[in-house]
Formats: sequence, structure tokens, C-alpha cells
Amino acid sequence: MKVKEYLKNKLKQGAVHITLIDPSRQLPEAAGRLAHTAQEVGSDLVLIGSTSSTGQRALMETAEAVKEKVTIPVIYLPSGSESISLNLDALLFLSMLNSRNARFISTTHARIALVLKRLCVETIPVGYILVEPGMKIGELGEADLITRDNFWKAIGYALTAEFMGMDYVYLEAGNGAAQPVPAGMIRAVKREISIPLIVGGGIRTAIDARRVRQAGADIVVTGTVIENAGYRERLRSILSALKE
Ligand code: 1GP
Repeated sequence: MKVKEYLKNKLKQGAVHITLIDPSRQLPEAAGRLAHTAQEVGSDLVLIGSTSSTGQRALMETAEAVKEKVTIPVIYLPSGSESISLNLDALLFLSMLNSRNARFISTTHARIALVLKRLCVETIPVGYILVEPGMKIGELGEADLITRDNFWKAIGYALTAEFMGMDYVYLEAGNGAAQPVPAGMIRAVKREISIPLIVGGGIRTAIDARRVRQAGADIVVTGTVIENAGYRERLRSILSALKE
């Protein structure tokens, strides 16, 4: 089954959780173990991506190790680095709509699009919107960050994604952010769009996850939480808050 179909079916049943694994943070074998735990506690999908310059080899080995350990889909999140993994189930075809640099909106995409087509890589079109603090991805992507109180701007970009025909809107506070995207902003965006809403960055606890979900996130992405001790229990409580 295509990942798009899988996600559509999952969304019919309720909130979806995605575990982000950064190949620069641990060895491939450990990444495989983390992914396995994530699946065990109920995560629906694994996303592999990094804002650090992960070498091609580390990326490929991590992708393989993760694929070996899980049966849920594993997809690739490109983040502007030179490495790319095409051996996964799909690739998030992200356009960073509020970047000041065309490279992150469409130029890099145009360079790899034909290769993706020839290799029959499944692509999932996503309008990626960076919200303060944006962290490293906001910096690297030269984002014109949406300030945390500017709901109108967030709505404008989210509707732009929808009108452009993208499948998802992704509000991103950045990997390692101290706080998630504000609940008020999620609510305001959700009220206006009719495509599913992905929210990530700064979600560490069940309380954060519940708040983000109740505000309207259809898909919740967490990364950092699995990099710390006690991650199994933390992830479990995030998952039960999301799926309750
Ligand atoms: C994915 O960048 C997030 O959207 C992950 O952020 O590491 O803060 O969970 P955290």
C-alpha cells in the first residue's frame, strides 16, 4: 500500500503520530532500536531526517537499520543537506513556503524531480511553514519565521499550501524548540484549511501532545523525546494522550 493511502486510513481512525529519527544522533543499530520501541508503543510512522550534515553512508545505514526493525512505513525528510535516501517507503516533498531562498521552495526540488519519477519514489507534497523559534531548520532554510502571535500570516501560508494542491500543511517550531507551535495558532489554521495539519517541534510531554491535538493537529511529530533517558515511557504517555 502506498504511504499516502496508509496515512489516509490512519487519519480516519484518529490522530497520527510520527517519530523523527535523526541519523546524526546515534549509530544505525541504536536508531533501529529506537524505531522498534516507537512502533511498539504505537507510533504510526518513522521519519528519517537531519539538519546536521549527515554523511550519505550514515543516512543509508540508518535507513536500512530502521527498515529492518519496523513494519510501519519509514519515510525520508529532506532538509537541504547533500545526502538523500531513496530506499525508503516515500519522501516528504516539502516546500518551505516561508523561505526567503527559492532553493527551499522549489529549486532543489526541480533538480531531483525527474530522478524521483524515474525511480518511482512515492512523494508526499507538503507545505512546510516555519514558526518561531524555527531552530536550525529555520536558520538553514532561511525562513522568514512566523512570529508566535501572527496567526493571520500562518493562515495565509497554510491556505497557500492548500490552494497549491498540497496534501498536507506542516507547522514546524523546529527540532529541539523549547515550546510547540502555540495552540491558538494551530486552532486558527485548522479552522480555515480542509487538508490535514501536521505539527512538530517542541512536543515533549503528554500535556504538550494533548494540547496540540486538541487545538487541531491531525498528525503530531516528535523527535527529541526519544533521544533522552526514559524515552519509552515518555513516548508511551504521548501516544496515549494522542490516541485517547
Ligand atoms: C519535527 O522538528 C520536529 O517536526 C521534531 O522536533 O525534536 O523538538 O520533537 P522535536
